[in-house]
Amino acid sequence: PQRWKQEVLKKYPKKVAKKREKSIVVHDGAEVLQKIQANVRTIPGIITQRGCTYAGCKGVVLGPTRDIVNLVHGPIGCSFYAWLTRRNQTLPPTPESENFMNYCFSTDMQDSNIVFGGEIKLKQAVREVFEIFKPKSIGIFSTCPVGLIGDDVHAVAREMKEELGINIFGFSCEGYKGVSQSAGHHIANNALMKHVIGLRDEAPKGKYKVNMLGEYNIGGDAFELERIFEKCGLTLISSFSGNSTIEQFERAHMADLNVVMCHRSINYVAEMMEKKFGIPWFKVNFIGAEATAKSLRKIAEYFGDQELIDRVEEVIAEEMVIVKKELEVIYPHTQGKLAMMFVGGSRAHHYQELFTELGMSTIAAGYEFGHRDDYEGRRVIPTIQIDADSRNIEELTIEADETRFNPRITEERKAELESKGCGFNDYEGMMVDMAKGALVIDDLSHYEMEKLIEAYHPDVFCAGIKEKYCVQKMGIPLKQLHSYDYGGPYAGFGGAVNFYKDIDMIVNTSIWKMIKAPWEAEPVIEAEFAV
Ligand code: CFM
Ligand code: HCA
Repeated sequence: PQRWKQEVLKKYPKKVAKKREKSIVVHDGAEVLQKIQANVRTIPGIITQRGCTYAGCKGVVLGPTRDIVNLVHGPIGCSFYAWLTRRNQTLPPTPESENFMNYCFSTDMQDSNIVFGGEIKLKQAVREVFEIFKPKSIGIFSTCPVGLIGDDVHAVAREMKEELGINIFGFSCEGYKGVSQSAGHHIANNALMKHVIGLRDEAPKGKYKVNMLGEYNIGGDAFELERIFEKCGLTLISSFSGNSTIEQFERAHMADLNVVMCHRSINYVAEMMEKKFGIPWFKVNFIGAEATAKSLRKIAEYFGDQELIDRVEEVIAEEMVIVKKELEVIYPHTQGKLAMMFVGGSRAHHYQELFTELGMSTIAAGYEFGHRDDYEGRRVIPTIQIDADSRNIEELTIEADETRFNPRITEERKAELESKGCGFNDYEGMMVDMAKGALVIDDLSHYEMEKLIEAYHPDVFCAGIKEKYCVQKMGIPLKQLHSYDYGGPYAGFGGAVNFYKDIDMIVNTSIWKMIKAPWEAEPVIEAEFAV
């Protein structure tokens, strides 16, 4: 791996090499984790996997909620990009229930709006949406030109809220606002906290009330987790934001625990809710059968009720019978194979669990837009240097709610649970789980991706749609870990079984070794010349 790194860096211009060098780490396996450079600008000219801030806000965090109209203020291309390109699913309670997820709402900004301003058009669009759909709520999302010309989406939102009497809020999530999608997550978290969370002091009854944060129902993951939660007797108060409604967000403060799946995208809400309402949070991972069992045990331990602890054990035992049966057949086929994973901000870590269960090793992994804490653990946050790009994103000052702040557990109980491994307000990051010699690479470039494949020939490369066909043309199967290649769910016990089967198929098909373009097999061009 060291040689690989040096060879790749040699190809870059000196200045570029100096920058990329800090984002490529060969894991030395030592207890004190190495420092990795992350959440910094992509070097111009490099082909990145990243997306924009608008994508992180509109597409990722708010996208999965079915009954908020997500109105994009910007040119139509931005809306087209965000229109159903993510595979998050939703299940309205009845066919008549509101579901705006398959619509595409846009102000369709034109050149004249860029020159003369787009606020009037935005107001018209909000009124039109209201007239046609009568939604409970409208979110307005800014794309790049909005910030450049200075349209004030927040003022428009306030005015329209007054005029129409529904909740309307804006997001300054222009694509260039941050270095990646990650800034968009933070902007989305802030607006949810300011305008939505805490509006409704009522919630379904239940003994063990939990919010699930950072689960986006890709490929139906949330449906599988809802099934497991219900079986265990846990009451899901809200989900951010897979299969969610705005009502769930409004009542989220009624829960007694926040469990955080994808901490990258939503840890801000978890932190703010703890300060404002006294709800503790800890990290969970429902990717992998063992990880799911561990996370369920952690939740049961938190509530500390023997009835729940026993029920959770029963559920785990029952579900594991099916998981083990599948794994017994599949493990011998997948054992010893190699995986590489370059995805988003948490899956490149979470999915290593599933590969471990299959006996496969992850020899190279990285995030598109993770921060140092996602690699090295939350404890490094105080040592992260805040640059101008991060400072650009608003940091809300949150105070305890005067009437509703209610610490759900005492400090003593928290300490007791900590000693049992509950680990509040923490996550360990990806690197501790990786083997010595593994390559950890942040914001992988296309060039580096090709060089990884040439050097290591992994059995499967996991990434997204932009990488998929380039990699497959190199004769290596690519599994999309964003959209699951339209398969899934992969979360929970049932999801693990689906994943084992899909990966077995992928790594054991011989088709990839046969790939040869026709002109490679027989380099002849035949044509007839006609006059
Ligand atoms: Fe979290 Fe996500 Fe991810 Fe993410 Fe994403 Fe996604 Fe992802 Mo695509 S919130 S960081 S911004 S788990 S959209 S559901 S799959 S890159 S690894
Ligand atoms: C995004 C969304 C994305 C893209 C996936 C991909 C998703 O970042 O804007 O590149 O295949 O999960 O849909 O991450």
